[in-house]
Amino acid sequence: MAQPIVEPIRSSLEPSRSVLTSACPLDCPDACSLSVAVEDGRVTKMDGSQRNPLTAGFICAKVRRWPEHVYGEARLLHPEVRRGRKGDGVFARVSWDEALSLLAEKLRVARDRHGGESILPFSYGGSNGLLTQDTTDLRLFERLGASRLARTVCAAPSRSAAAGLYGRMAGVALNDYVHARMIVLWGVNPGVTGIHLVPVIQEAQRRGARLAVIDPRRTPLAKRADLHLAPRPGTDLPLALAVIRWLFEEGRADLDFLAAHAHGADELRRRAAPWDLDRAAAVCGVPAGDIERFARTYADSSPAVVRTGWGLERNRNGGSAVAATLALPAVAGKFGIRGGGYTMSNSGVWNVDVAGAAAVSPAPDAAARPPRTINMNRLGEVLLGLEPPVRVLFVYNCNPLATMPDQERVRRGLEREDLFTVVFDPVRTDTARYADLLLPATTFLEHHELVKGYGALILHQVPPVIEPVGEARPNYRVFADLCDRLGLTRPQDPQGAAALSAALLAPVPRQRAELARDGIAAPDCGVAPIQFVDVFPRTADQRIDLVPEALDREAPAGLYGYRDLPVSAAFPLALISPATSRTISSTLGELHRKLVPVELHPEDAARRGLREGDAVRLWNDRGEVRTALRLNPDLVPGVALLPKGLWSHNTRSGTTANALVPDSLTDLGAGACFNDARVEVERDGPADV
Ligand SMILES: Nc1nc2c(c(=O)[nH]1)N[C@H]1C(S)=C(S)[C@@H](COP(=O)(O)OP(=O)(O)OC[C@H]3O[C@@H](n4cnc5c(=O)[nH]c(N)nc54)[C@H](O)[C@@H]3O)O[C@H]1N2
Ligand SMILES: Nc1nc2c(c(=O)[nH]1)N[C@H]1C(S)=C(S)[C@@H](COP(=O)(O)OP(=O)(O)OC[C@H]3O[C@@H](n4cnc5c(=O)[nH]c(N)nc54)[C@H](O)[C@@H]3O)O[C@H]1N2
Ligand SMILES: [Mo]
Repeated sequence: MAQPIVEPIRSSLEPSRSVLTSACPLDCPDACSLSVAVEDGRVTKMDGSQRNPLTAGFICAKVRRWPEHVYGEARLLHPEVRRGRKGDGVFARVSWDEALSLLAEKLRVARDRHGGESILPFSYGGSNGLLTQDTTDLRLFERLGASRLARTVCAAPSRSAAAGLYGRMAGVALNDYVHARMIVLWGVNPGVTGIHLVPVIQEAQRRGARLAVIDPRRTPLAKRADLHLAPRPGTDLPLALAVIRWLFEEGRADLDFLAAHAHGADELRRRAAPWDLDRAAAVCGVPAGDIERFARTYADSSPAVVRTGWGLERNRNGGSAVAATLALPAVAGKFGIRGGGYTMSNSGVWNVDVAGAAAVSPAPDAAARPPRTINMNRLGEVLLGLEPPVRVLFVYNCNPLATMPDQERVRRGLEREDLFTVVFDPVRTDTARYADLLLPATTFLEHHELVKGYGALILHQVPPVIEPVGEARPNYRVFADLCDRLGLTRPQDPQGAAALSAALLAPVPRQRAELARDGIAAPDCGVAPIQFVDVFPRTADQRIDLVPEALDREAPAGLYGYRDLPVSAAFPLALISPATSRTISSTLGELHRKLVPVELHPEDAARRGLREGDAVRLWNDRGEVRTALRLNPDLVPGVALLPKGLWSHNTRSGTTANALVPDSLTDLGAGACFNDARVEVERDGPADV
């Protein structure tokens, strides 16, 4: 193993242990700095450190259990080939050399006989740093001419909206929320999904800040809020437009700011005009008086900050809904002061050179036809119906059977006998059971990584703290080996973690020097920029574009055009699948084997004659899930909840929420419409939980 770049710090409590520095790359805004205790080459304990000020020395309970993930029963220790039927999970051990020869041969034959597009790389990489996604993997697949993947399962609508309006300007730093007089949590649940914001919010509240939460559930933070608006899932767009309309109508819009810094204010005002409080109230299910109180409090408070999450994007109106919430601070004139403005995702602030590290051409050759692009949200349909067909599916940094929409069609696609599926993962996931070839990957404790925050404005350089477990190998090595075996390596290609890091960081020498010196670096805008003081929209003229033409063309009903929600007499309940504190997406799900109940409001349960603990079946015309029932008075009536990230072992049917989720796409960014699932629930045998 390479020597850790950061000197081990001796813990004062247990001098026999090495306490090493790391950082968490999992798909969370916080990008925590970690202290990892290592004894005799094994990780024994992980906790937060002080390096990232947002981490403040503590981490979430799930990552404290990471050592169980690293050394657990589900860990893949060596390559394996399928011996049973697809889905049975019966495999036999092979050597890396055999595995890579077989795989290289499959890739070569697919390309030579059917063209590179018959190969589909399938990765999302939300829980990967910069070294294990889009480096040597991108090199391999681009040089094979493989189908390209549109990574749209998360944040695509939000990113489209943020890019269109603000050119992905850096957001308000999470630590700066302490300065706000009003904090709006819109479709975001930081008590679960980014816990380090919670103490900052509580401190702001102690100093007198108002808290508003917009969420169809009464989350723990909603219970401590001054205002909780509980819209029906998918109705944030009319809600935000009603607030915008109110601001204009009541003379609370900041016309001077809009004139100086924005385009499209009049057009936005026109598009919001139909949404008076009563009409919005009827669609959203939020009392008109509450919408008005929210609008007035927001107008009156400064600094006021809006934290937009991802709960509002996961429906057919999601892109326009995010755009409308991002327009609020512009209309109300909330920028230009510490603690005022908005935070979406900060992933756009790192100007690293991905194409350079991958050694692929950044701009496609205009003369050559680029390979086709496949939307990951349509995986089931793609595997079952796309022509010419996908013949090799290469899954890594992703667990699609658990996480993509339309699970039953994904499953049937994975069952295709003429499909060769390779799954490269640290653990035996649900998807892995359908693999023809399994390859064991290292976790972030076992390889080099560059971890970037998408909430915290911080970049970490993290060396491995232990040797790879079993025969696991890092992504950057395996994909480089495949390039070699296929004759695709070129002499100038950056190889290995150090060269890949250097290539990635070539455009940002300051960050490169900071990382070499301190192991952490801040972006050019600093760790706590003030919007419209330190950072400005990264649009062509540094102005906000409230109605960008490209978005207006893309959205089927035009930007800010509301499309009625799916209604079905047969399936009247809206199913939402928010994150839990047990897993991050499906990662760590192998450690949680209990039955996970579906949650209903007591009124919805009573109407169906159902009681707490009953065995129930929830279904629609795509699939079914059989599990237990839990009553949850904190849900709005008409909503069912089955969390995100479940594995097949968490329900009686082996299916999860995604078996009920359509593969329809959002208005902007072609994202997933998880919360457009509509379901019915009935009793399924005797009560037994
Ligand atoms: N512990 C943990 N942390 C995570 C994750 C995880 O799985 N577990 N996932 C990570 C990832 S990949 C992401 S993208 C982020 C997501 O971070 P968040 O956006 O905070 O998480 P979600 O649970 O998807 O949704 C947030 C809230 O939106 C609400 N919601 C659902 N539908 C609607 C709606 O139509 N309108 C509004 N206003 N609210 C709605 C849900 O009830 C939920 O409380 O979290 C990251 N952090
Ligand atoms: N119903 C429903 N479904 C959802 C959501 C929802 O709200 N509702 N949310 C969606 C969201 S927000 C997201 S972001 C997606 C995420 O969906 P996925 O991208 O599938 O994320 P994970 O489930 O975390 O799977 C990541 C996999 O990569 C593996 N991995 C980690 N590091 C490495 C590495 O270095 N090398 C290799 N080869 N493998 C590695 C992990 O072990 C894990 O199995 O899920 C989506 N699914
Ligand atoms: Mo996500």
